[in-house]
Amino acid sequence: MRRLRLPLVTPFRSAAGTEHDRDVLLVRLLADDTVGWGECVAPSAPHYTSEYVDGASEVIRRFLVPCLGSVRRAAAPVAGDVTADGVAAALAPVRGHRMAKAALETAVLDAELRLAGHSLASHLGAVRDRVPAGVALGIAPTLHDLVEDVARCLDQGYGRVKLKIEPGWDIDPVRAVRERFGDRVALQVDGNGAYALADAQHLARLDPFELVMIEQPLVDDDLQGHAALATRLRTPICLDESITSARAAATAIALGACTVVNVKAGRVGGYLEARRVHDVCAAAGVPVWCGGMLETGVGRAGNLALAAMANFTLVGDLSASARYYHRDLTAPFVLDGGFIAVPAGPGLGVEPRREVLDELTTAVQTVRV
Ligand code: NPG
Repeated sequence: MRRLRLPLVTPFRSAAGTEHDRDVLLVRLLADDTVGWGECVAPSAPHYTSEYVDGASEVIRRFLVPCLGSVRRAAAPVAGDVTADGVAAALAPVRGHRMAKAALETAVLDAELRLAGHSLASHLGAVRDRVPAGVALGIAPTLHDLVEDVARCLDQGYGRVKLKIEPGWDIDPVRAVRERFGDRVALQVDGNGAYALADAQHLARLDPFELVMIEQPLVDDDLQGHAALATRLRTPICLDESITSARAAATAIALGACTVVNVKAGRVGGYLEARRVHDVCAAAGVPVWCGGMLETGVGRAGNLALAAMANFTLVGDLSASARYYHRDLTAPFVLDGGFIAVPAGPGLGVEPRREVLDELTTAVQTVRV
């Protein structure tokens, strides 16, 4: 387990707090001679969901790695004697902590796929080799700053922009962007649970701006509230924090709480559960898109593979590495005509650069299964 501190190009502010640096936890699994990597997306503080990076680190070391011993005994040997398919069941005695579990499962999956010579994209059933890039813009100091940032993003080739909103920063920024750029930009907003059902009338003022969606306006456990809000807005509702599993996605859809789903592997416990979320949504005719958590190249590689699946028909929070990091842990992902290439190499298809790792590492811990 390796902790690293990566300075962000600019601080990222949302209703869930401000990140100045990314405090990253990487898991490096060594199984015989095979290596696998996983990035834990838990932020530094528990403001987005209850998970945070120190807690994730503790739960991996103290509770999750010891659970992996049971896969070791039970599973058929593929990578060493641990297979990614068995990881979620082995970790099930620990409740929650999905971001921590996802990091561990991804490291096992990466090792297994590297050994087999298969890419994560092909393993998940990807249907494309590049995905359109989208950008998420944090709450800006002024409307002028925001509009300038949108202009730069459009110049760089991003075709879809998501604005972070909160009470006091919602209608005006959306209006400012629409007035300046018209329908040249596919626009959506993300409330990170900062609103109440009593704000329905206010949020309905977003309807005339033809947003692609409003994401997570209410708190994560208020599915009924989202369903009620959906009857009062024309703007489609997307859920993020509420969707903790494929079952949660099925429930939210059945209740009419959302018509779009944001899929984040970390939030649902790993890429294998993320694929199940994709499948549940596809079966219900609900389009999905890939969310982002300010990942380094390690996590970004996995997200690109996920977003290459068929029902990821909406543009995700998948930006070039340079949007967030001057220097990424892996070779940077770049925009090419508004698209980012899906890694094709074995496993995640990326290799963290030793000299960058060494320079940015703040702590290393070794745990044995
Ligand atoms: O492009 O990686 C990205 C950022 C996308 O807005 C984004 N992420 O609420 O979805 C979110 C938000 C986030 C970032 C949440 C960091 C938690 C931590």
